[in-house]
Amino acid sequence: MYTDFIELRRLRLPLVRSFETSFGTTTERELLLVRVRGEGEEGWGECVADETPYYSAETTTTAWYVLRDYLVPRLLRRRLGHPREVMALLSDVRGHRMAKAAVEMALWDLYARQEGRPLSHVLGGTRTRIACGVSVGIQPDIGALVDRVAEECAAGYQRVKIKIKPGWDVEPVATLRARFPDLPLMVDANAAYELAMADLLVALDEFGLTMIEQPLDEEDLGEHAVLQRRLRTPICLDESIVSARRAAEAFTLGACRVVNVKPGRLGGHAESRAVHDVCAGAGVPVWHGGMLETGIGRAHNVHLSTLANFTLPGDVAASTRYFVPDLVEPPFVVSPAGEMDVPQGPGLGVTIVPERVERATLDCLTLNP
Ligand code: OSB
Ligand code: MG
Repeated sequence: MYTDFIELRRLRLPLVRSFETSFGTTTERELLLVRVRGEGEEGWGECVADETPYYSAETTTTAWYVLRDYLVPRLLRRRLGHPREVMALLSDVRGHRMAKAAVEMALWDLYARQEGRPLSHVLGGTRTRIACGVSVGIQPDIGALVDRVAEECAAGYQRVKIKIKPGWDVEPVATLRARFPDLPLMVDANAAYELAMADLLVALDEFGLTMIEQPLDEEDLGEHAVLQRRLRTPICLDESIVSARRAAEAFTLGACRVVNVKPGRLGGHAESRAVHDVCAGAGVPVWHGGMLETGIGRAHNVHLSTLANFTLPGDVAASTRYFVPDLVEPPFVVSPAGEMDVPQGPGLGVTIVPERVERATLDCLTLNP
């Protein structure tokens, strides 16, 4: 495998619907795409960093800088046997996992296309369909929330996650539970609580949630362990799990019982597989998270979700919830049974539509040594 062309693009795309979390509201998604070329094939990756450092420290600006000045120079015109070797070549650069993931995942797509196999097969996945859940943002009022959840249930999603924050937690959950008694329901706090507010989270125990995602700060594994001992509801960690080592540490401490895997947060597919395997070894189920990706990041997520220990429905929802049109054809659709087909063509198995990418592009940089 040889790459003699790497291109960075910064894009801005309006979301179909704005998305509110405990850390802010997104109405337009600014994101980076990485395109790699080698031996007549092309591969694409998407950086999940936001314009702002609220979900994580990385932003589109830091990722652009680190990719341009540090990551791309380590990969351009370098002969690789397999994309699993990419992370080792980047290991002297500390952190910046979202930036690393964007180019690492592009190289997995390139490799799979060169092999003429679907990315899912190259990653070791076996499923041809995946189970879909949906993530519903904070709404202006409870009535709007009930309407949105009813809509998503009607669309077939197998579980609903709602975003919570202090002041928008027990009441929305209690209302949804009364209205949808059998719905697999979970909440995601995006680190908005402190251990001192544990009583609020313990109050959620009576609603039979499938899990509570990332209640406390990213760095507080020990405090998550204290909280988990007080809760019947499993804690799922998202922001805290930045590597397979961190996942293993979380299990040792008893900080969570479920893990949200996002390759964009973990540095790419190789580290995601390592996290998946550590979790499987510890008997911890995983599910695939989402970061409001375009069809390019979404395609990567769908392929990774085919690994065996992804036993819970992910935040991998239909294209039309995010961008119309999506950057890829065909768009990702969810069946009435709440499932999504895994593309079976080479690599990502979707067509990236150049005019749509071009129209949304703010900056484009082609790197050659
Ligand atoms: O915490 O899982 C999260 C979106 C942006 C940033 C963080 C998160 C999310 C979501 C949405 O929950 C998942 C999606 O629909 O892509
Ligand atoms: Mg989350």
